[in-house]
Parts: sequence; structure tokens; C-alpha cells
Amino acid sequence: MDFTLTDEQLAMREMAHDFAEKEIRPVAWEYDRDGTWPQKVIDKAWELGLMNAHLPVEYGGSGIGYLDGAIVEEELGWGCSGIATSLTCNGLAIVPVALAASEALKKEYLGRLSQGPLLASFCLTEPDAGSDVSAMKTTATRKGDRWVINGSKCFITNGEYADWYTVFAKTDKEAGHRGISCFVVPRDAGVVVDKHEDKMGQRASNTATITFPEVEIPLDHLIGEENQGFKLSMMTLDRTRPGVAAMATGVARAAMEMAQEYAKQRVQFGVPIAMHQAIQFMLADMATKVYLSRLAAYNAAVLLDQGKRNTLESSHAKRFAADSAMEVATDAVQVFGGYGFIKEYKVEKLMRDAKLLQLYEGTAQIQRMVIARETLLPRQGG
Ligand code: COS
Repeated sequence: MDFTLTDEQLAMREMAHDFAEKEIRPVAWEYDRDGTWPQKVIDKAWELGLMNAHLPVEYGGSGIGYLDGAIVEEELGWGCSGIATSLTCNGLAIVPVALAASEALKKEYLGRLSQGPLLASFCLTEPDAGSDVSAMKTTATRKGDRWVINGSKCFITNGEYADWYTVFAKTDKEAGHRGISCFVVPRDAGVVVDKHEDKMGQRASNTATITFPEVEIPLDHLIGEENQGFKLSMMTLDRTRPGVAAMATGVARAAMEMAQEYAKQRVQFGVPIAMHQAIQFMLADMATKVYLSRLAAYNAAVLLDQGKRNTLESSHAKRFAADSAMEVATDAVQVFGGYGFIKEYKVEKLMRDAKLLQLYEGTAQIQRMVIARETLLPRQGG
């Protein structure tokens, strides 16, 4: 495997970096402080083609590869992981549709995303079904020529602003994970946004509770086969976790750069603190973690580009990069000493932002569960 980037990939990285530097960073701390919605940044990113990385070409997307997507996501995460989460979260909602929906659904709903800066949300988690997906209580029942969806989903990224939702619901309550199906639900079908969460970090991303009170949708809004939704949700997460790993790499890199700069300027005991071995070792560990996080993210993404199953590598990358981002950001605050705890110094935002990387798209513990299963009982074949 050769990770030498092509000229196109280098240009893409430069464009994403430029956007992060000029459009994201100057406003990131303000959006973080106020917890407001970065619509202006979203509009600009959409214009530049930095959203919907994996929207297939036939539905108006750029159809770039997963490695290309990871390269872009690292830069956006470097800018601000809250804004990056808002910009990239369509990916979660797109994958089940792209993988399994009918041609008509793809044309209608994927097509919409290429026509304007619209958002779509992935609705899997419920108050009593987070890590344990199959414990979900939302139901979908047939009524004549309609499906009727009933239930509530929480921690839904971009939920307040989404135009449509990919919703997982029980179609057979007795069948555990084999009784879950996946649907496209347009917002105007009667979706209710209940609650906007006030978060510790990534405050520029929107997180909402969404309710489906007897929401009726046409029968053809089922994605893929009935009762095959659980696998579709897992296949989706395999495809999106490398992007989270890349974003985590960007957060870690940003924290490391801040720590390096500060360590070169801050003088204690007559020399810049970067001259002290205790600080050098912290900076060295940061550099190793950034480097390995990127390699793991790239590796998990390249397997997808090669059409291979990447469940294990995706969890390796997501767990290592998210844990590393948290460690690097925490150590970066430590390098700043007391100043690191003061908001004016900005590095504390990265520590708050990094925490969410260990929680969403499967907690650090769920990734370890997947890694343990995949290594104790390796699957046969690809
Ligand atoms: N790809 C395809 N199929 C998969 C799969 C994957 N990555 N992972 C599991 N499956 C299949 C299994 O092969 C099994 O198939 P059969 O029905 O044919 O036996 C089925 O799905 C059930 O798998 P498993 O027994 O592993 O399911 P569990 O209920 O034990 O759940 C975990 C597995 C915990 C890994 C899963 O529920 C999970 O990832 N939870 C976290 C969810 C999450 O990330 N939430 C974040 C919110 S979304 S932003």
C-alpha cells in the first residue's frame, strides 16, 4: 500500500486546508462560544464542493473516493471539528440510500443534496438504544399504501436543519436485530424537532431529538429489504468511521501545533519550555499519535476504495484516532499550563471538542468490542 498522494489529492488537501484556514478558523471560536449554527460556512463549503464527498456522480455528486474524503476531513477537522461535523454528516444519511435504495429514491433524495446546501440526518440512536442498536423502540407499521413511523430518536446530528432523514425502525418487534428496517423520511411528512442539545464541545454542530408521531410515508420509501436495516446501519458505520478518524487526526494536529508554538515561545527556567525534555517527550508523543492516526484512517479508507470489507480496520482507526485526539488535546492544555485552562488561549476548545470523537459513531468501548470480536473470531473471506 502506497500513501503517496497524487497531484489531485494534494490539490484537494490544499483547497480544504485553505477553506479551513480562511473560512472556518476565523469564526470557529465565536460559533463555539455562542453554540450557533454555521449556515454561512455550510453555504460556502457546498459551493466549493466540500460537502457530500461520497455522493455518487450520477446523482450530482463528485463521487470522490474514501481516501480522498479522509484527506479533506482531516483539514476540516483541523479547522473546527464542530463545523466539520456539520459539513460532513450528510455522509451518514447518504450511505444507506446509496447502498440499497431504489433508483427512484436515489434520484429524488440524493439528487436534492446536489441542488443546494441541504442537509440529511441519520436517525439510529434512541434514549434507550445507543450502543445496543437492536433495543430500539421506534416502529414502522404498514397501513394500506403507507408506512407509519412512531417513535423518538436522540443525539441526531443536524437534526434541526435536515431536509430528510434516514430512519431505522422496528418492523418486527420480536426479531431483535433481524426486525429492523431503514426508511427515507422527508421532513415535511410531519417530523417534529423536540430538543436542541447544549453540548460541552463541537458546539457549532447541531444535535437534536427528533420525534416521528405517526409519520406516514409511501411504501416505496423503505431502503433495501424489510428487516435488513441492522446490517445496513453497520455497513454505513464501517464507511463513515474512517472519516471520523481523519477528523480526529485534524483535531490532534491542531492541538499539537498550538502546543509546539507555545512551547517555543514560553520561557521558564531561562529557556523556552520546548528545550525541556519533559515537554519534548509530550510533543514527540503527540507527533507519533497524529502520524499513526492518519495512517490508520487512510488504511481503513483505502480498503473501502478497493471494495473490501473494513470493519476491523475502521474500528481500529476510529478508536485510535479518537482516543489519540483526546490525549493530544489534554496534553496540549498541559503544555500551556494554567493558561491552557483559560478560554482566551483557545486550546481548551480542542479538548472539549475531542471528547465527542470518543462518543459518536460508536463509543471507544464499542470499537474495542468490534475489534475483540473481529480478532477473536476472524471472519472467513473478505
Ligand atoms: N457489516 C455487515 N454486517 C454486520 C456488521 C458489519 N460491520 N456488523 C455486524 N453485522 C451483522 C452480523 O454478521 C450479524 O449478522 P446475522 O444476523 O446474519 O447473524 C448481525 O449483523 C448482528 O451482529 P452482532 O451480533 O454483532 O450485533 P450486536 O447486537 O451484538 O451489535 C455492535 C454489535 C455492538 C457492534 C453494534 O450494535 C454497534 O456498532 N453499536 C454501536 C452503534 C453506534 O455506533 N451508534 C452510534 C450512533 S450512529 S452516529
